[in-house]
Amino acid sequence: MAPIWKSRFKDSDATPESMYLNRRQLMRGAAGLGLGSIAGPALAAPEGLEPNPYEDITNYNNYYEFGTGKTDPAKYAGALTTSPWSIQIDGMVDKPAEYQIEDIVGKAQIEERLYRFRCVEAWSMVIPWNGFTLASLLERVGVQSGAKYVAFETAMRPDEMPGLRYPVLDWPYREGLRLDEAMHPLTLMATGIYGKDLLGQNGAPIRLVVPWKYGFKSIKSIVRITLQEDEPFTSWNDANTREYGFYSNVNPEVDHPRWSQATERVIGAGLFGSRRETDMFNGYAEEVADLYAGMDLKKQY
Ligand SMILES: Nc1nc2c(c(=O)[nH]1)N[C@H]1C(S)=C(S)[C@@H](COP(=O)(O)O)O[C@H]1N2
Ligand SMILES: [Mo]
Repeated sequence: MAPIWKSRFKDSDATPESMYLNRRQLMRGAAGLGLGSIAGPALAAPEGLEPNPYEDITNYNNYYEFGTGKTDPAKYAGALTTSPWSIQIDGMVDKPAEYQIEDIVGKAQIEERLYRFRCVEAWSMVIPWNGFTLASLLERVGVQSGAKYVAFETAMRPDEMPGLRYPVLDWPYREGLRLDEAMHPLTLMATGIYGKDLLGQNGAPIRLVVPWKYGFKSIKSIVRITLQEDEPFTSWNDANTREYGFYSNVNPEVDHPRWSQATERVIGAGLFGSRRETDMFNGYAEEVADLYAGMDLKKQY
């Protein structure tokens, strides 16, 4: 029997895109009736946001543990052993433990979220994720008062991850969020794309997705989550503080020291590609701008 977190869509006759688009039509038709959703309120796809084909999403990746080339993850990340998998949740929580992924995902409400995903390298894609809110997981383990940040860690498997031989980053890959960012309803723990389980290259079996921040904040293949008082160490900030800040909110007005962030290349959009203007907070300003009220986003980039 398939593990409990395996997706329900295993119809090998149909492409993930065609299944997804059919389901979207179904959902539009069944609006308000609660039909056609995976396990609860499916988030309606915002008009105009068309998902990239599965091909793009699974063949143009950043996952430096498997190499720095865009096709390295698709080539090598299949070797990652994703079962058994557990996440150590520790620090300032009521129920610290090594949680098995079946336990975490089995109790979660899996939703579908269509998000624009913006890399700091000034390209973007639109990805239909399946996952659950990080808030629901944190509520379950009980965040203690005094916790202000959440730290995340990726698996470190030298035998399976050829990229770990190169000191590009201080491994393991680590990321972090402020607690209010982590608790925001847009912040997702993703387990699938197009209704299929995540492939290795996309961060199987479970990864973070923070749609208003540059892609590198969305850490893959998570094995540890720690609640703490101090701002977490993050691998990219450590590698180059000036280029990669702790916040890394998508902001067209704050350029990367080596390139503009005002526009982005849309992956897969025709032979010559197409460009679009980058939106403040990647288009999620209405939902998240309040989190940064009073902050100088040029200084706290
Ligand atoms: N562990 C780990 N997580 C990671 C990365 C990485 O190299 N290692 N790359 C980040 C970057 S820069 C981006 S843009 C996204 C890419 O996610 P995708 O390949 O699923 O589109 O993953 C992020 N998460
Ligand atoms: Mo990225």
